[in-house]
Amino acid sequence: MSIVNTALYPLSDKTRRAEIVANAARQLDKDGAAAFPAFVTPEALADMVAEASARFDRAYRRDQRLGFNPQGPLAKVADEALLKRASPYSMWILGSDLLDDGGTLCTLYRSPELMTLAQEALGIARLHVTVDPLINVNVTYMGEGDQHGWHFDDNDFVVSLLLQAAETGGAFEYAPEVDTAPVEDIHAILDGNSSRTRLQKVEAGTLLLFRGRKALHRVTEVAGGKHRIIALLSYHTEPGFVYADEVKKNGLGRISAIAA
Ligand SMILES: O=C(O)CCC(=O)C(=O)O
Ligand SMILES: [Fe+2]
Repeated sequence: MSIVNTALYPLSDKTRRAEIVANAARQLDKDGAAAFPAFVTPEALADMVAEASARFDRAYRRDQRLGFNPQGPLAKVADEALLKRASPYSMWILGSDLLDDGGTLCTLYRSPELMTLAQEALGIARLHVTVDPLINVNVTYMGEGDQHGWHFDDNDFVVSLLLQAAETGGAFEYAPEVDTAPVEDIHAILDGNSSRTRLQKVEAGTLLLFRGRKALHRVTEVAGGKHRIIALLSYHTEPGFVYADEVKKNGLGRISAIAA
């Protein structure tokens, strides 16, 4: 059974594949993001939701107020007033050690089909899976009132797959190419008062490639009874990548794997 929806994404057909890659590269160039709606089959999506939900009781609860992690030229010009600005990070996170290594989600993560697509669309010679036992595939859940505040990522890019959308809210909002923006523009974005921001349409099953180090982004507050569930897939340009203990402690509340 194929995990990727080959009717929409016939990646083994050379011509169609080149079109899909070119289209994604264009979107990334223009917006810093490329979306692949209905990237996985409904059956694969249902498997992934089941795999993640089975371990939900072991998820780490994150409830913090954090700064926006300025990058690039912005990090040099940010003044005290800007650096003081923080927003809520409230969500549940599953470490990759809790996911079934032979399951559908981890199989997709390691699949040459997906890795080659991401590689070509992002214009990277070779991507490698992260070998960190805690952070390679992670699943984030957000319930009523949860949100993921404004920030830049430390990673150049992220690959995400929305497993389940919230009833209301839980929207992905971002302002591309603002690592070079003036300080006033950043204040305006954080105030919710900027024409530089946009909403990315993402539905369950949408794969998103996103340049998070150049874009200020957030997930808006979730409402309603349904969790927003998203898988975040980490790849690196060098083999053997492991995250710093501090990153693990902050994101997962622990630095070593939980015995199954
Ligand atoms: O949940 C999302 O859509 C984005 C998450 C995110 O920005 C991050 O983990 O850095
Ligand atoms: Fe992010």
